[in-house]
Amino acid sequence: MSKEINYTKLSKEVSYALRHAPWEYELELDKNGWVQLDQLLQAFHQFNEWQNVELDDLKVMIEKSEKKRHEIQGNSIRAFYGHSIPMKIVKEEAIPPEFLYHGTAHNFLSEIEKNGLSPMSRQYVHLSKDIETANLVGKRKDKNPIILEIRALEARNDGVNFYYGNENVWLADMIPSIFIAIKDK
Ligand code: HQG
Repeated sequence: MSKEINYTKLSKEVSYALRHAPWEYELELDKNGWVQLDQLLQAFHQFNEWQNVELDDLKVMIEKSEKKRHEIQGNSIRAFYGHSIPMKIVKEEAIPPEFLYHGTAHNFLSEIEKNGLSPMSRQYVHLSKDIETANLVGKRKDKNPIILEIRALEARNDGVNFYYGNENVWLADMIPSIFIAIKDK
């Protein structure tokens, strides 16, 4: 039987399951966000659209994605970032580079200048390693996004925790506005 899998759609649904609603799929995440691959496959097989999805398809899905969103290791899969579930995912603390970037919409700016960057509906603030990535993140909200430059190392030395997401994405706890400046484009 031939199978036509829409890998973008599969990736979105895997993200939804691993980041936001594992209970809808009866998935058990461990403290680092890992789920057993056979559990995830079994859950997805309950849906008509995904009944032919196999481990190799998850690997192709990860490979084809323009962003590194998911990771497979041994018998498990996890999302690198983006979680909003009540159980806080434990991330690896790391020393950030001197500067990190955050792309956002103009209409959030006054709030961010007043209160700093907050995780909002997610577990962590999401930061980008470079301006190009921040620009892409910001474009989801504003066609001409604002780029914020975060003095990450200084913030870290002042007690703000940073965590490694993937090679482009850093995570952090709330970032006070004193460490944030608008980057001229
Ligand atoms: C803003 C995507 C008002 C913040 C992306 C952002 C990323 C505030 C929005 C990842 C605020 C939250 C995460 C404050 C922050 N007042 N607004 N105090 N503090 N904000 O989507 O960082 O494609 O939850 O600027 O590429 O945009 O899904 O976070 O605009 O890596 O894999 O509140 O999600 O990855 O928005 O994006 P989000 P984000 P995927």
